[in-house]
Amino acid sequence: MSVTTVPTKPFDGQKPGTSGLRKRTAVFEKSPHYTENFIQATLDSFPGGVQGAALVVGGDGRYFSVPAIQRIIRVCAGNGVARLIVGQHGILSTPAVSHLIRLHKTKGGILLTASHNPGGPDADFGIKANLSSGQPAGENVTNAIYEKTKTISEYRIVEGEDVDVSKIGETKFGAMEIAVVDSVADYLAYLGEIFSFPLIKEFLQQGDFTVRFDALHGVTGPYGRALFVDTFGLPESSIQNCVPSPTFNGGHPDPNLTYAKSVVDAVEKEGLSFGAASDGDGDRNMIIGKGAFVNPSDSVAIIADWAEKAIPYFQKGGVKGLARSMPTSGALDRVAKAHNLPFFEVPTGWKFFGNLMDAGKLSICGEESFGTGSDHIREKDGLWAVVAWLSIMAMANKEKPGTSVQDVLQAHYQKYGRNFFSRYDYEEVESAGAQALMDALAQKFADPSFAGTKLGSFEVAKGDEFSYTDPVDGSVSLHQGHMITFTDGSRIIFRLSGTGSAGATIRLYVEKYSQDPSEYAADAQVGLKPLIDEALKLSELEKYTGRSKPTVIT
Ligand code: G16
Repeated sequence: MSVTTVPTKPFDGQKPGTSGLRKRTAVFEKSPHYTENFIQATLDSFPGGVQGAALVVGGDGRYFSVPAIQRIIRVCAGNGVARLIVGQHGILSTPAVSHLIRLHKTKGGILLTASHNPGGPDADFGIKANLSSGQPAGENVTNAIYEKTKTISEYRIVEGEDVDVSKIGETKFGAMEIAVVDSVADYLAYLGEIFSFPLIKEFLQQGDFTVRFDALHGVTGPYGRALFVDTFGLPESSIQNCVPSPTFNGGHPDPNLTYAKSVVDAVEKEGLSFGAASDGDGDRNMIIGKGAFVNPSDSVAIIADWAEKAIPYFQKGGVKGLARSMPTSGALDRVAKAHNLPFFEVPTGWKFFGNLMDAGKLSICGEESFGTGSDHIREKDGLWAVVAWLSIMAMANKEKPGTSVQDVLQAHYQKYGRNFFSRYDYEEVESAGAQALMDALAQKFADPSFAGTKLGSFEVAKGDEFSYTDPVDGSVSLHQGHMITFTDGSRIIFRLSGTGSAGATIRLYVEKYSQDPSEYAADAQVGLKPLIDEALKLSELEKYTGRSKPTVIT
């Protein structure tokens, strides 16, 4: 099989966002050369090149995944890649790809996912690259990819029959080796090293603490089954929606109170002790208990607080440092302080945590966007978070039988106070209006007299645009969100999402800290209402977007 050079022309807008290139599926599927262009630009941008390298390839199994993999196989062969490790049926969760890259010490990986965005011919598809550490490519690489897509004139392929990725085993495509691997086994074995499966199994087998895991028809279905049914020995009723579907069964595979309502309802109606859900590609998680929603900002704080007590990985290796993304609430900051740990605040995007982990400065981190994880891999990890919570619940129940998720939450607030947090999402608004809103905010903040003014009863300490200098490599990331900090520590933040596939998505984040125990059990929405009202008034959101209500409230 010889290499063919295919002439092509650049496509507009092949700019990777917060986590890869996400577009409508038809753009990848129906525009000739579109997918190949992006893969060629990606391969050209891997530090050190891909000639003779091994790569991991897999994704969340959404519609168009297997045809995309066939195109990737051809372009990889055309670029002299020596070996591909591909998940069976093209299926690998995002955390599993990160793990396989590290396990097999490959040059990196190519992931086929639009994460929590819906899938199908009329929905979304996405491609992203991860590097040899297992982490998503940073801005230096994604910018290089984008630059190449703007000038690309040809890509290289090897022609050949489609490779059967449904059967586990070794095969060849031209000179390139292809290993089709079990999607679940290695990852699950690794989780078994991090946590004590026997301890969790013993706790769950007692039968008092009942659980339900919901994969939302995403990639974690087989992982969830292997964990809850095969490993912990629980009945089928411990899992739901665990058959992956190319369209996520027509749903929106995003584990939040709106889109994962099925598990919220199940926990409440059936009186279950614990519920959890993961997203399309398995890196996000939502944790709930009966009558309790664990806000992701609280979740990472609680995991960090319990880590050395409840999780063998941290009992052995210790906790080196903690980090969160800028809009995530300050609950984690308080745990870092109490445990005397180094602490970092980074922009939104998991890629910003990797350098800190590689430098041995960071062990546990999280984002308000339902992402939680640690330095065991270089992606956020939905099932890791679920098992971390089961470990905490097992330990808490050992100390005091009958402890509920709500009890763990309230105990945390008693110890640290409560950071009330909420996010409003305005999805797919018109881009020009969204940008005008952001520009107007920037202008308001630039006025020196803005500090000291009052928004309702809140006094502005400062208005700012967040930027970040990576403490490891010194790289600078600008324009990471507009933020107002108030004199009482409350915050209002506006950001444009970097993961949408059409129009713009505006995110409004609000946070308020309380040390008044009488407020700890309150509904976050009630406590935050005055601040949210001020944010909407100041930004004139309805005027700029025509929206009177958010699409999703967390
Ligand atoms: C990605 C990133 C996360 C980020 C999230 C939301 O998650 O990996 O770090 O917090 O997007 O980003 P944005 O607010 O820009 O939409 P995922 O799960 O979509 O890969």
